Amino acid sequence: MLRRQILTGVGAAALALAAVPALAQETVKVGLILPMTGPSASTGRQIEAGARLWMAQHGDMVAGKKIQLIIKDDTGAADQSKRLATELVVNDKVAVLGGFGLTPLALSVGPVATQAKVPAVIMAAGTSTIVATSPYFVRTSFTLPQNTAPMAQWSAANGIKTVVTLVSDYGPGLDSEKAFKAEFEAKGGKVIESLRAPLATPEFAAFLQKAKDLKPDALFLFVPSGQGASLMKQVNERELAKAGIKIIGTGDVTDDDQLNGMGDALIGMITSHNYSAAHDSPENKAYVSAFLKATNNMRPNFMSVGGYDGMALIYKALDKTKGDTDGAKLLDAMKGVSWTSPRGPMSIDATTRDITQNVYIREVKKVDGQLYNVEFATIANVKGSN
Ligand code: VNL
Repeated sequence: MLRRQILTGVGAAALALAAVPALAQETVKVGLILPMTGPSASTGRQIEAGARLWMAQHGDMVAGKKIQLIIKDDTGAADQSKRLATELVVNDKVAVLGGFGLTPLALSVGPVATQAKVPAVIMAAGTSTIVATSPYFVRTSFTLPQNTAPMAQWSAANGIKTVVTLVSDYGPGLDSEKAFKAEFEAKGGKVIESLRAPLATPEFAAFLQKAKDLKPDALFLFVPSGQGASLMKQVNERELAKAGIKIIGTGDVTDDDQLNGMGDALIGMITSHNYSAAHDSPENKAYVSAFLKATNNMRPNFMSVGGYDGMALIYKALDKTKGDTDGAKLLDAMKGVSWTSPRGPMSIDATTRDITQNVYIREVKKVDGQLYNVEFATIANVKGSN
């Protein structure tokens, strides 16, 4: 009798247990805040496509939990980013925040992440100091000092003695200007003028005329993703190259998202950057072809890998915590992780939570009738910040 009761009891408990996963299959929500409309919409599109491709390739289950991706459009306005972050944390109870298309948008979310103890993965913004503003920030994009210093080294080593810099007048532009000058002058070059164009008015004529009049060996350019085509059109109209001025910059200017439409005048332009769609590796070949297929032929740019690798980092962290979504544990699990991305080897520095990755020197070339940034030199394992 007693034995039968026990057996019945065990049977009931087993049934109850078996019912649990079906009833409470836990969902882990990941909330990406991106500029899906407005002047930086291409950044939102690229990051969303990268994140969705990662999930399409790796499934939506990690450590027994179902991953749900939520995308919110901040239109590129910092007050919207902050409001959406608060809503995602309070109402949706997201385990991880991510995205952040521009520096001011990332900065506005930092205090929300800190207060809620929710990891926030920076997939786009590139000002070096952002990660240090919240202990919950990690970065899978790039920093401007990281991407710029190799360009200054290459310039100094390749006969360029004087440079004018022209950058967008906000965080990443100022970072880029500073890094170029420090590195170039340490190697014996001279920055003879540092020009800054307002971020919101992509009207460069007056600055380009000034640069032309100064007759430097080279003009170094940085504008954020989405503004390269308009800048390069104006550069070409002013005929700086014909005046003997070499045009150089970061890869934000020769962005894969727009490069092919910029025209053959760009052939030969040298830039430095962390990603090119032409990066020659098996991982990248597979990435580019899957991305083109998934997006009706949108060429992936450097923003897309920020989203793809951002999801990779979140999956790896959840794997390590065995599905535990405690913010501090997830963040801890992200520190020191390394893997091979379509961009090449990358890791999250355990101390700074910033990205360490290769930076490549590239030349715009025509390959199979299309313009690409073809890499020809690698500076390995460059730290995002110190
Ligand atoms: C930023 C830096 C944005 C580099 C970018 O494109 C970029 C930023 C929107 O930190 O705001 O290419």
